[in-house]
Amino acid sequence: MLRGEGCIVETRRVTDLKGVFADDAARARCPADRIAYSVQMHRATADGTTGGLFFGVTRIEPGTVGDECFMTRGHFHANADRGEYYWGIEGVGLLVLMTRDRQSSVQRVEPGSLHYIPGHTAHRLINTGEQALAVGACWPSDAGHDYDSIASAGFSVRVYRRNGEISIERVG
Ligand code: PAN
Ligand code: ZN
Repeated sequence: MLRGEGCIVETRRVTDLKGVFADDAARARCPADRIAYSVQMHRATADGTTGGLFFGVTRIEPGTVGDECFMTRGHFHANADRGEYYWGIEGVGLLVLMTRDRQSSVQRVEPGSLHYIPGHTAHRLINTGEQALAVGACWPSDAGHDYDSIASAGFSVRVYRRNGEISIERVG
């Protein structure tokens, strides 16, 4: 939980995440008030300002859509060469990284784990655990977010929980 002047919270409900999960019909059946994740953040300067930093904590709830674990939408940065740090605070999950040519890699996120996301690399967090996954982030204030590339082609990895087992599946 972040406290301090200027902290804001953005909430994403499962019903907001159209097209994100493989089984969109299952997503549409989720209760309208079911929260998938929220981002508390502090933006010390105007969005798009060169030289500043933004800071946030993403909290992804436990759960699945069909069998697919709750996750963030994921994005490239609009200013594509901008990097970012993530670090695990609470809970367990996965960070999926993907280059423009769809080469993906997966890192385990747990309390204390540190993850450097280079520029030109899409990033998505996935909660594979049974409690909330909280992850800190720090990124340049001129990074911006490119969600459209992900909306059209998706990530090349999906993560499912079936009978308590986590399954990481390549989807091309
Ligand atoms: C993070 C993400 C946050 C939510 O602050 O924005 O985890 O994920 P989506 O933006 O993909 O919905 C970050 O990577 N900022 O750049
Ligand atoms: Zn980012």
